[in-house]
Amino acid sequence: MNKCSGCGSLLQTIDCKLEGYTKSLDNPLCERCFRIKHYNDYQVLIKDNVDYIDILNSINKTNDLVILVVDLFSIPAHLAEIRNIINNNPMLLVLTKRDLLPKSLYEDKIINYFNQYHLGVCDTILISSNTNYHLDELLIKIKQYKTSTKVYVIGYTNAGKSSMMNKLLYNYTDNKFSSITTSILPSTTLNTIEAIIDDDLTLIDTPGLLENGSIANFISVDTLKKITPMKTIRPITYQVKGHQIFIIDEILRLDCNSSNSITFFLSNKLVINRIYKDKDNLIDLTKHILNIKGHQDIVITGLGFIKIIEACIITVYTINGVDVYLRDSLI
Ligand SMILES: Nc1nc2c(ncn2[C@@H]2O[C@H](COP(=O)(O)OP(=O)(O)OP(=O)(O)O)[C@@H](O)[C@H]2O)c(=O)[nH]1
Ligand SMILES: [Mg+2]
Repeated sequence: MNKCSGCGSLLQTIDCKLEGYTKSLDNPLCERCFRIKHYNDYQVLIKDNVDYIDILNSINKTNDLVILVVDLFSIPAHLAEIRNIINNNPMLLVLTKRDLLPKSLYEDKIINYFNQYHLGVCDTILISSNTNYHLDELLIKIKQYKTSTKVYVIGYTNAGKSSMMNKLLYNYTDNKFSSITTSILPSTTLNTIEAIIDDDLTLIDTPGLLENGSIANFISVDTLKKITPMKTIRPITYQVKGHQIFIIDEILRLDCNSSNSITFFLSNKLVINRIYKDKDNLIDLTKHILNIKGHQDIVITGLGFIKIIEACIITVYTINGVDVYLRDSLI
């Protein structure tokens, strides 16, 4: 059976509500990929990780190199879990979307930050598929560490795996026309997709694992467009004195009670409102009381992070089901 060249699903003409639907099996793309590519029209698919674990298990039976792609702006809360499934293969860690974070950051500090996940990687590289940052270096590393002609590209959904594959294909092959479908929605790639770079190297894209605690699972496509940064984030710092409240759209509220310096790393399309008098805005969202040691980030999974300098207690309200966690400051 033919596969859709955009998402890897098996093409079918029977049920337009199921993945892989196309009017004619001669089409290279399923209807969903066609609409994403030509009309920017996204159709949300409800998927489950069980659909993807088999693919990862079969990769684990090989000795092939895997590239673990991680979105630097939105590091998954449970990143190490993927290493429990892929525990056999040599792994190259690729930290992507470098263009979203300020130019001035120390890349060595970021690379060291990932030591805490004990991923046992052979190497780490920061890249940006959007700006071609470090892609030449990435290809050199892939060729250096690969153990056969096959290299698998794995990670969580929306990490930027397919975008990276497209850029490698575009930059380093004569294939300028076919491209894997990419989108801001979770679960864009639905099955494995092979991309031949040369006789000695075939990259294999895979569907990303879902992050159950990501805010992307709980909001409309329009809100997702708003919270997804498209260019370098301009961090916004507030000097807080006494009781102050920050309200960010209908999705986030932060209550601070002591002097502090607070820096928001969020999409600049979001408006941050600071208020000084207690109001009952957004208190029906889920409440998280955070005991901060100082020099930590509050991570709102899928939305961004907030750097806090001084030790304090901050109360965060956000959508029910979204993972909120603390980490040592990334930047
Ligand atoms: N700013 C920026 N955005 C990127 C970069 N790479 C990917 N993106 C964006 O991230 C979103 C997800 O990219 P995809 O390539 O579809 O992610 P994926 O990992 O293949 O996702 P699944 O197929 O769902 O597993 C898209 O909106 C891309 O445009 C990058 O280097 N910089
Ligand atoms: Mg993909």
